[in-house]
Amino acid sequence: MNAEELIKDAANKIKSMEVRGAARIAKFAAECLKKFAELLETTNPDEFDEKMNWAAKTLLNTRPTAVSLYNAINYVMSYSGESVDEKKSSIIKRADEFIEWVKNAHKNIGEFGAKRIKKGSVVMTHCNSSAALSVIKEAYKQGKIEMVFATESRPRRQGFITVKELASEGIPVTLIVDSAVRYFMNEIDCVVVGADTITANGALINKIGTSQIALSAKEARVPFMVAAETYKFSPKTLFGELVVIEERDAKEVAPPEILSLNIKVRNPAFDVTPRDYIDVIITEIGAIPPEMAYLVIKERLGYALGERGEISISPKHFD
Ligand code: RUB
Repeated sequence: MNAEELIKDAANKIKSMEVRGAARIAKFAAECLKKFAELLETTNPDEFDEKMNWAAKTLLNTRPTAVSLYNAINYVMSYSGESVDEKKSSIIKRADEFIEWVKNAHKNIGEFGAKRIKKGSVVMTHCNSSAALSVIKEAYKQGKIEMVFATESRPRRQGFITVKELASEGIPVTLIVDSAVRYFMNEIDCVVVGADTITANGALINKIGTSQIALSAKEARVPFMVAAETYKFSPKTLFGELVVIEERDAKEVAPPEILSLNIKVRNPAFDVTPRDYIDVIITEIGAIPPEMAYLVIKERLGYALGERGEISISPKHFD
């Protein structure tokens, strides 16, 4: 596969959800940009930059909601160097740093999150989040989890991935349909979900249905915990941009005989949970209240407005 084919193929994998989940998409994009840079044969620095920009845009234009993809691409694309060789080694270094960031974050998130779970807990999760599962798995290892309720997560049924993953590790799990969340909420001690994006004002964007679970948890006074690496925080929202909610094909929701009727079908993939419904966000740098999202974006991701209102970006090292 040549360099261009590699990126086109990667973009298709993200679009078709063969590679899915905010953390996986981000890591995959960083890996692909690294491979793409390595494969480029040009010795002309301008041409090299142009090709890198094309690859970055192609990957970015796949799924609009998870800011982890933007942050991954932006991190790798903040490369330096004059010659092609210098640029390449800067890209490789930055991609490796980002990949390490993804890998290491889950360990801390698991440990910090598990501390918030009491012994004998019944925990509910939604969709399939590697960050949320790192909390659940660590809490289980510490003997704190009695049962995990996993939602089916229509229409793509990522809940099946979750139950397979938990069952393969011997963790007791109960699969429920999304509409059974409120029915079971009184049996739940804690909800743990992942994040596609956390906005500057502390709202959570995650798989469609998350906000209903949060609503139901609040009503039943069940703690609602979000597991989110700091690269899930959105710098763009600090500058006023609204998060784009991906709407996917109607075919994911209904079979042809239903679609052939004269009806409209809407299929939003994500929804917004306001910060008032969130007890804590577990990140790799600690358990923070949603109100601290602005500080994470500023201090951790290094985004700030310059004196003349220009956006300055100076990502830090993440070791
Ligand atoms: C996946 C989803 C997950 C987040 C967090 O949506 O909403 O909860 O991406 O996952 P989709 P992770 O299946 O549409 O990509 O913690 O693994 O990043």
